[in-house]
Amino acid sequence: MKTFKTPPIAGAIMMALASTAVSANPDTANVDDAILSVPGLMPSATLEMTDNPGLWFKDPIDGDALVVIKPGQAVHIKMSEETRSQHTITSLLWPVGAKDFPVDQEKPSDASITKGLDKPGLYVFTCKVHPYMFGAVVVDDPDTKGLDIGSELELVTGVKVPADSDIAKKLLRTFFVVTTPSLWRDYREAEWKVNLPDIPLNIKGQTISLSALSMNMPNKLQTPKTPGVGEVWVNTQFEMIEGKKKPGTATRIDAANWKVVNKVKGVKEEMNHPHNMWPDNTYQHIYQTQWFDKRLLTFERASGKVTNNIEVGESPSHVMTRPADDILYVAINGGEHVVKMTGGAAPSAVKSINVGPNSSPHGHFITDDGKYMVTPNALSSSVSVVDLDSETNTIIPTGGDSDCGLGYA
Ligand SMILES: [Cu+2]
Repeated sequence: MKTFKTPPIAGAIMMALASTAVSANPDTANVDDAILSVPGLMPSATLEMTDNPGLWFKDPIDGDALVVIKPGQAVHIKMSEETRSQHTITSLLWPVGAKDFPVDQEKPSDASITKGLDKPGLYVFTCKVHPYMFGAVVVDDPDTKGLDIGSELELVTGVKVPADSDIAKKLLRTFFVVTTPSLWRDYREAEWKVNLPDIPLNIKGQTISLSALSMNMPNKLQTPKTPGVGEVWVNTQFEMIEGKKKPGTATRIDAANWKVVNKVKGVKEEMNHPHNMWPDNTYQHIYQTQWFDKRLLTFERASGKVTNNIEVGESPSHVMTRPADDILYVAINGGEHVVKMTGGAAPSAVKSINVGPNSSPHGHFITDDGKYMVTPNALSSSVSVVDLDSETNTIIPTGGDSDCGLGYA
């Protein structure tokens, strides 16, 4: 896995700052697959969406999640061969007053965008379905000292914050930590050290070094004093395994001593961001959703042997059984429905239950009497209550920000 390390980041940014003419690649200016794009606009930088932890938006030139352009230049944000799921390209924060902002794609798709950016400052993008995906563009005015972050930043929540505020600085540090796996917290170490490179930033006219946002924190991880009962299965969603291109494993923990017992690695099946698991009534099989993919994986709990790996729909997020009959329900987070399936070693689809337009159901739950299923709908600020006998549903608006509302039942 390519991760960005301190020197390359600094090098790439300084190179971009020093460059007077960033070459445009005509291949990346294909307007056929572009929405929100101006025909003929030639991008000066590209961010490709991938399945690589931390580098979900990746500059194909240096592998970083941040690109630097000049005012008036354009960025191309595109899907790539390196992702198996559909995404949205959506603004998370941008300089207050930026023209034609925020950018948002209503539904997940394979569509790319080419966007011209005039106002100097920091622009962060995310995906509404997988909201930990971050990529950034800095529009840097070459006549000012340091990399332009801006004076005031607008967040997708509607809040505006001064770029020199604590919250803005925390967001900046969070961006660098999230997009740099080598900076992620590792509890095997005594201390969590976030050492950021010495890159001059221009924040509200003041020059400060990115390294000023470095921090240290002790790692205190304590084993629970009380033993648990049975097993805990964890979706180790970003774990990279030798011989496997996509991230993710399933990890079994013995609750009696809180120790890892084993891992189901899904090497041949290419588990990809496994997100949620559920067992059948007899605990023989475990079903697992592959969130950055289209598949539901089934494996034997005792042996870890994979018995099935079937396509169910775009970005399946959660899976749960109906207690009485062990029927499976899989939320299709990249779509508008829940797939009903037979259980066992080799689940197969019975039907698709629509839960509402542009709903993007995420973490559903089924009542213990098996009568109802509730789906929190990530993109439509609502929950759907499905009567599982009649398979009819009632949509209840919940309010909140429909752009980024993620619900977990
Ligand atoms: Cu996504």
